[in-house]
Amino acid sequence: MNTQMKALAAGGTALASLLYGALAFADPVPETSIWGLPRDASQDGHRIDWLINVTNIFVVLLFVVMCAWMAYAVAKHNEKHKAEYDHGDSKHHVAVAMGVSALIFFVVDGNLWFNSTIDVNTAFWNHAAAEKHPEAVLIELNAHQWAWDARYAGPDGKFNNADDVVTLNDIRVPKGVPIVFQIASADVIHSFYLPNFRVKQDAMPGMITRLWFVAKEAGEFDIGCAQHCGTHHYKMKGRLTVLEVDDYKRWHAEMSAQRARAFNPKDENAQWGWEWKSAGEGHATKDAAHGGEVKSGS
Ligand SMILES: [Cu+2]
Repeated sequence: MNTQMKALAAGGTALASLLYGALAFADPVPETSIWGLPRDASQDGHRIDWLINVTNIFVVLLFVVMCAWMAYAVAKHNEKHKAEYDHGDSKHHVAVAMGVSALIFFVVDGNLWFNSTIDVNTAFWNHAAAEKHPEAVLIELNAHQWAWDARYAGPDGKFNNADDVVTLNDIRVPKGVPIVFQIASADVIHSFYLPNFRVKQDAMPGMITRLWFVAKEAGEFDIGCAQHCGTHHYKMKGRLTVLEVDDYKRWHAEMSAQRARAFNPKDENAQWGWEWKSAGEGHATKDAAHGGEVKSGS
């Protein structure tokens, strides 16, 4: 091996180890694969993955069929084949085109529609069932340019008072129980995105939106903002930590005690929380920027 080749090999090895290092240590929870979606750490994430995988299979299948059809047409219609011209508007052609389109539409889109409706009704939008769970953890989330404020009720179970736990870009939740969010925005539209839990929900000024999931493993995961919300949009990166139930309870008790000591009733900006709006009580609205009252709208 000459000197140049050795230098090239050394450079290649260095680059490979750099890439490997970046991939392996960029996130506290290493992904199982560098391909595909972030690892699914939630109870219902498999529903989303199934829809995506099934769609990919259909698309690949159609691609292969189209390629085979084109290859056949190219081979068949060679110089020995006399060209025929038509506008493709005969009854037969129209019927075939409509039939194939309808088949693809009903099989691919129909499947997505049918299964995603079941997923939404039984899991993702079934906020009432999530909230009813006796161990459910309720969190109010205030999105603003450019951070996430999270609020947990203290031991009294009520929001927006002295014993609340309030955190910045740092959400901690227990494993294995529903984590239910009510989300507000103080300024523009943001979007609360938890890629490892396959959930995403816009934070809308003037209203409260909801999102819930169950974490099935402990670890640290990314929180992202999925709406371009201004010049520092990229800064809305937070950390969601899933703890064992006992660790979570200890953390919550410590934080609540600390917060009660530091509570300043005169600091109005810190009182941005609202009275929890149970699922089924109608559409919740709130002037999040000024900590206004929650009203029931239409
Ligand atoms: Cu944002």
